[in-house]
Amino acid sequence: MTTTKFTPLTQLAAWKSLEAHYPKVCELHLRKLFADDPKRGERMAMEAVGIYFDYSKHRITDETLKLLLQLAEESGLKSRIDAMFRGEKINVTENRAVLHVALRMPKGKSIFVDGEDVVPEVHTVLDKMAHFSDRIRSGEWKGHTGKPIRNIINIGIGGSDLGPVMAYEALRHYSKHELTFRFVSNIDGTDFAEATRDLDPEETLFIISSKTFTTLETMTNAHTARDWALKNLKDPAAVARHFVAVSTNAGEVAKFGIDTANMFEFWDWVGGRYSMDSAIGLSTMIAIGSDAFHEMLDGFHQMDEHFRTAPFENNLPVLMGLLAIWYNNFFGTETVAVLPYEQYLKRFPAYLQQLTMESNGKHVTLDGKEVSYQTGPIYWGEPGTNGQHSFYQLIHQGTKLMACDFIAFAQPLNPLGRHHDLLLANVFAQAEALAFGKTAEEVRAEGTPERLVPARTFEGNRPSSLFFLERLTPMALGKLVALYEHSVFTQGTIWGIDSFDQWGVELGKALAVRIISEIEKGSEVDLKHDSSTNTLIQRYQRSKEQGHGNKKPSVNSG
Ligand code: G6Q
Repeated sequence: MTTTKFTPLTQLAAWKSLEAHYPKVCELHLRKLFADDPKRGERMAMEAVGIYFDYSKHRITDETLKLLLQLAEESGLKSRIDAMFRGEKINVTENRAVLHVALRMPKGKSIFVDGEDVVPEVHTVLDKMAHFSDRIRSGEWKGHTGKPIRNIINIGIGGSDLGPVMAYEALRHYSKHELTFRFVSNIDGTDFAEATRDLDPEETLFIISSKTFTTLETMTNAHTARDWALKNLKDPAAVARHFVAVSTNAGEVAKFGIDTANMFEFWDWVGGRYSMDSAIGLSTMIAIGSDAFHEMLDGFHQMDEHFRTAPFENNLPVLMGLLAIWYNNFFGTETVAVLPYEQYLKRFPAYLQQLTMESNGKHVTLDGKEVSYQTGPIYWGEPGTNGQHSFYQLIHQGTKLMACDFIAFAQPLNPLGRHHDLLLANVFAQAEALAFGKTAEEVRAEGTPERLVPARTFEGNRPSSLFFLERLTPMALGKLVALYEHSVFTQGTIWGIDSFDQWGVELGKALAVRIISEIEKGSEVDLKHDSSTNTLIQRYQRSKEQGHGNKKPSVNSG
């Protein structure tokens, strides 16, 4: 493992200046900041690769920005960006290059890993995916009994599921509507049962998406899928027509019985949560077609190039990442709410939870030292306007400060009467209400009885970003995802952590393997866990041995 030497974050001059600067800014109200600078809303905004970014409603001054940009410089962000694009092994704990940016490099460009240009192989796989998805979409690829494929089920979990689900939902407008897409991830049998309940195995294709092809959940669901398909199709030869794999592990794919000619490859320099634009996006390509998939890749690439080349003061992901640091480390906020005003982005917050929290939920630095400051915030959210009638109360009037990311599009994909005007009026209104609130005087002036004035006052000064795009297209989605990827990298670099490993998932996995064998051995087994875990396991074993209370499961006759 390479060790990286760097000055601890809290000893950087810019960090110290920000500590001294914070008390001056934290009392400032956005009402005053806007009143003092009538052009603030125009000045503190930028546009890059078709994304308009309004950051004027943040609790910052020009001095704050200057110091944050200095922090980015002193943290060595530029050299880390260059190292990533050069294919250096910046994932130090796994000794791997981090090259999701190579997945969207146009043909003819190069990125080298261990002396080998990886871009040509990326395009070989993309071409193979295009050929396959064209055959599915046209009906040329037939199931074992000669029927065309109508249903596509992606089986995968984590990075091999969240991207495909999110992208399918986000781009559903562009999807081939004659095809049905389902996504099975959970080890809970309900996920598989409900996904397949109404489907005909003769018309169903499973994509087994697993980088390692050893993940417990995915392999369990894959075997269940094979049993489900073969129960009907009878002939083991049917597997070749109804199962394809996306993996780095050809050996395990072949062992499962999938023809490796029907395997779509990716590489260990693609992290799971950074893989939706690799072959893991096969379901996306089948849904929207290879041309639209390439448009999405182009969107990713445009943002990559912007991140790589734009000066930090005009660099969208850098500014976004720096603002996240400002709130997380100086205001002490714990969460970021992601609020897309676009129903097709309903799974975007869930996707971002993995991207952000698996990347930056770390407590040691690249040189193995415990951090003395907060790292990754909690990301969460729901589409607007739904959230307005639910948790926005806490954002407006609760005791917790958080920054919000609003995302909106000028053009509706489904124009229906006044709907889009109402949607956009709401997103603008929410950002305005959060920033400026409503003073007690304003509430009184409305004739509100004095006893209700405190409850009806809005303090305001709640910060938000607004990302405004023209239209949700495959290209726009690529830009948005890459924006968050690079903002995460910016934050991780400043915290000096490895944003590309995920050791935190290992302990629970190992313990589960031990408990599975204990559960399956039954109550005779000598349990050596703590008294809580032992009791829980025994309780489950008793229930199981008693036939779960001998209750017959209720059967859904419908
Ligand atoms: C993502 C993680 C993790 C991974 C899943 C599935 O960055 O590595 O979410 O994607 O554990 O792994 P496989 O693709 O190997 O099944």
